[in-house]
Amino acid sequence: MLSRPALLACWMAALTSVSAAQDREPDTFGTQDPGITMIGYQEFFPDYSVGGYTGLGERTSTSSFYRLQAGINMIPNGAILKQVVFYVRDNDAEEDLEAGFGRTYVDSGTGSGNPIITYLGALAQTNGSPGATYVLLTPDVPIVYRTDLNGDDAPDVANYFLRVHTPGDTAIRMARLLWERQVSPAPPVATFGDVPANHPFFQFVEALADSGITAGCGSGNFCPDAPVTRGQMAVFLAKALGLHWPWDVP
Ligand SMILES: [Ca+2]
Ligand SMILES: [Ca+2]
Repeated sequence: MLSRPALLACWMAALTSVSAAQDREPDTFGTQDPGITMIGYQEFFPDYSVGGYTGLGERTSTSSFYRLQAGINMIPNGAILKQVVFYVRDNDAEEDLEAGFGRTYVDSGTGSGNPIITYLGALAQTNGSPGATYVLLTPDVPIVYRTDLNGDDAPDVANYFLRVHTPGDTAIRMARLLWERQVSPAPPVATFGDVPANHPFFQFVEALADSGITAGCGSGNFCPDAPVTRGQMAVFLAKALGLHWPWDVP
């Protein structure tokens, strides 16, 4: 039997070794690290107003439509949703759980909501009655919250969500999203006269301009070959990373 101090020492040593074994935390910026977002069962709600749900540690719709949805608008604008793992339970030999990822939108012209569900990518489902299991989606779809979805050349407001169909003795327990930031594809029209669409850095200069990190060098140009001063570097870095200091500094 270990004494309390000895136990504590073992525990701290274990924590330290776990910490040392990890490479590092994913960055909150840049395109090099995938982002991981967990969606608990508590986030899934019936998509139909008459529907309810049951379950502790998991959720099953009680409506005859059996559908539950969870919003995933916490994914950064412009990131690509690479993978969704739904941790589920299926104890029903007759019925299977089905899971998907989709989008709704609000028309920017009329302001009306569009309730039509558009699934993005293939659906996945359980098979047989495996008990605790998972289903996997690999959508590889960019998450863009302002984009023209009805083809009228005006960007609409898009909302993204997970959806599960939980008939019989099946339930959703958790979902894990894997996403990656990216530098957006270049727009069709150039912002700066001296960085046209065929410029080798066109995509990246456009990304800086659209993010508000640079307004160019004046006269509608960016001056791509001009040297960067230390002052300009400070603006680029501070804006790009959203650098700040505590708000309560007197
Ligand atoms: Ca089944
Ligand atoms: Ca539109």
